[in-house]
Amino acid sequence: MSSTNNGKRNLIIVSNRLPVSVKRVNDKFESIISSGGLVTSLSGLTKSTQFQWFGWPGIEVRDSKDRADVEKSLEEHNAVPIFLDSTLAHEHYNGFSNRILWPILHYQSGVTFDDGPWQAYRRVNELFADAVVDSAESGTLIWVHDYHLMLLPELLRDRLKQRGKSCPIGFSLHTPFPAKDFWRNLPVRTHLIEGLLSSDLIGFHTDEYKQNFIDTCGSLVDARTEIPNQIQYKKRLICVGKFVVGIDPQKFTDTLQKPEVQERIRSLKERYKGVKVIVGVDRLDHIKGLTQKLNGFDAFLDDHPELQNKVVLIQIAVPSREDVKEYKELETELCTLAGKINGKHATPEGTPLLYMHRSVPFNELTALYSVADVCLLTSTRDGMNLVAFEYVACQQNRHGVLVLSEFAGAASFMTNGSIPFHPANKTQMSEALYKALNLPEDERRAKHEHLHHFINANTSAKWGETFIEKLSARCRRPEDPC
Ligand code: GDG
Repeated sequence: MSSTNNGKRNLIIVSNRLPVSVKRVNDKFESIISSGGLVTSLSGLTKSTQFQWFGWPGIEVRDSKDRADVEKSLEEHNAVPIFLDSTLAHEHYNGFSNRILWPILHYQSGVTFDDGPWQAYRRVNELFADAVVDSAESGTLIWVHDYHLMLLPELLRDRLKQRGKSCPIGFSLHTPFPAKDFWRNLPVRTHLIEGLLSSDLIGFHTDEYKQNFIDTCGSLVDARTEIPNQIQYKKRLICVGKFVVGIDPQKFTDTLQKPEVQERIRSLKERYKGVKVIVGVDRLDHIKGLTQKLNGFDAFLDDHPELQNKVVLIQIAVPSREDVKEYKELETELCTLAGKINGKHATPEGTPLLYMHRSVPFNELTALYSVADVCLLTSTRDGMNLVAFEYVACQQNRHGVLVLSEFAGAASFMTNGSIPFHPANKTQMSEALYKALNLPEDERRAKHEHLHHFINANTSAKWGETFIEKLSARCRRPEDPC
């Protein structure tokens, strides 16, 4: 079985959404690159590896001529659309994936299960399997991403077998995997585990998530898990591993050199002369702990009246999953809280909190990272958190300090170079911020060097290449230990 074609790998990546979203503009289709952790992590791989990317284009297209137009517009991105009707897409994405599965994966309690969204989840996984199996040749590596597609490995394996094809199947989870007792809250817990166990290789962001998954398999299905990093199930051997996802640091270094970004940095420095800048960049999601962040900042301002007009928090809260009621409610709550904090602490000189409910262009994001003295990340749970990496990539001159929740996956690797804290503890957050803002230069430099080395040793390209290499080796030498 060969997975390379003229030196190039034959690779299919599958994720729920494509890295580009399609929009209809005056009877034409235009594609816009999306932002988010999955796109960031996989875009680093495009430099070294060619692949086709299968996923939903984010728009309903019924007419066959329109579908052909969309397919054509996506060709330049090597993206292949899987068309879904909008009700089914909504029930799969918002109904099951984001309202039921996502909270469970992030230890949120009080989730109610409905059969309708679950059936939609199954159906979408089937439609994805049909599309991928049609295109895959024997030997093509298939790499499936994230919690929206946990049934896909099993559906792929069955369909490939029916067609007489054989392809290595890998799966990467971008979220935490919870402890086995918490996973039990989900009524369809066994179906999802069985879906994943048709993979050849399953990747997690940290050792903890990997171990939670292994323990779950040991207790929920009849699997043997005594040998490290492998699971024996239904006469098959499945390898499980930790693969450290990262960013492309060079992209940030290059962007920082651009004259327009340098100019923006100069003007932001002028604007905030004599003021310490704290930055936060998060999708507007419960797991990012934004309510806790604003409350912690409020406590910090209460604790340090001497810093009035001398510190500002610039918080970007990127709109996310706005069709889900709980996300809309969170946005309203944050808006109110931001208003209250500014009402309480504002002076005629200005307000201490800049809460921006929108995304900003990449150049602007890079400039903001670069001028910030501190980056504050308050995740209550988070698969990794790539913003932590990006801030470090932009701090080679300033040696700004990362204040990082102990519950972000990134904390497993970055605790030594950051200031850790518990996101539910306002006092601890306030103390961590104060410490970060007052850390002597030699300590800041030492912390930054440590983290800088880490993000350069664990780039997104390395993550992707390591996973693909391991997946292809599994299939060349299935008898090798994991
Ligand atoms: C999931 C997991 C895991 C954000 N705002 C803007 C913007 N962004 C970019 C950031 C960063 C990405 O979005 C966010 O990545 P995260 O890792 O922080 O978070 P999720 O989107 O929740 O990603 C996460 C990740 O998958 C990878 O496995 O780390 O735990 O939840 O790259 O820069 N980009 C631009 N403007 C913005 O306003 N241009």
